[in-house]
Amino acid sequence: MMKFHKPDEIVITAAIVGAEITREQTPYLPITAEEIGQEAKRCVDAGASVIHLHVRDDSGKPTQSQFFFQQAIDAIRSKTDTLVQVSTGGAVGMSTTERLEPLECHPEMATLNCGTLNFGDDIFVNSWPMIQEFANKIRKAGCVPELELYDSAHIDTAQRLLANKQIDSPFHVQFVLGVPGGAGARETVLRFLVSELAPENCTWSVAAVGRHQKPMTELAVEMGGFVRVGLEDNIYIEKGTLSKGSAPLVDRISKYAVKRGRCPVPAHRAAEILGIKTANATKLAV
Ligand code: KMH
Ligand code: ZN
Repeated sequence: MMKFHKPDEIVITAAIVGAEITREQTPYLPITAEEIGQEAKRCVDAGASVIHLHVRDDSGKPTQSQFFFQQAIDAIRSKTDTLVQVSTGGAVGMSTTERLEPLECHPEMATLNCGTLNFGDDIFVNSWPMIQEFANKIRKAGCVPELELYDSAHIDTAQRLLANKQIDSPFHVQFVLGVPGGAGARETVLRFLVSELAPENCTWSVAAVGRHQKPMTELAVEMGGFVRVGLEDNIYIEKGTLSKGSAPLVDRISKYAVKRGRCPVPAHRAAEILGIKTANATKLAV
């Protein structure tokens, strides 16, 4: 799989729901399929080309149910052109079987979490056998994996997957920084992680938690990486001011990127860059 992007191109991912944020924390969290579809459209209009997707059941609880994912994906597709990246991380404590259910919807992408870590007060379990099972099933479903790396050890795990031919080369990673229990959201850390990433033509993106989202994604723009923003990682637009959904966060980083000479790409171009060849991605190019 040949991947190449020009230095002035940037892929923006919007993480619009997440599994941890509640309506009590922010009234701007989309929950129903209709709300998720509308929010996805707002984010795409603001510059996003990938929607990182979690869904909720009717009571607002995180679920990995194929039914709820399909409803949300249908709503997104009816409103906008985007790549859909389903979460296989789900919420802490979910079983492997449950976490893998969204693959049944055959999205363009799926996350592949590359290690166990403390996740706040919890433990987010991703054992080596689990990681291999997820990699194999993501490939079987025809999805491109986004490797979620929370620490430098996870780069070595990605290399093991590559050596075992369980993922293709070059692969795409999301450095998730600032999770309590994972790598810190600091410039020195990001520069080290990027320096360790191989092969060189792997694509990388940065997500960072809470107040770290803005500075770390801006740093990623400067360093030539891609970015992920949205309510899953951060609910504030400024200290003490809730963001009115994920779209304002996308809009802000999108404008920042343009000012720095990086142009947010549309979904069909993101599909080329990320090596996505699903029927829907092909349709986007028409
Ligand atoms: N909710 C976190 C425990 C993913 O989407 O794959 C895991 C997560 C990662 O959000
Ligand atoms: Zn997620």
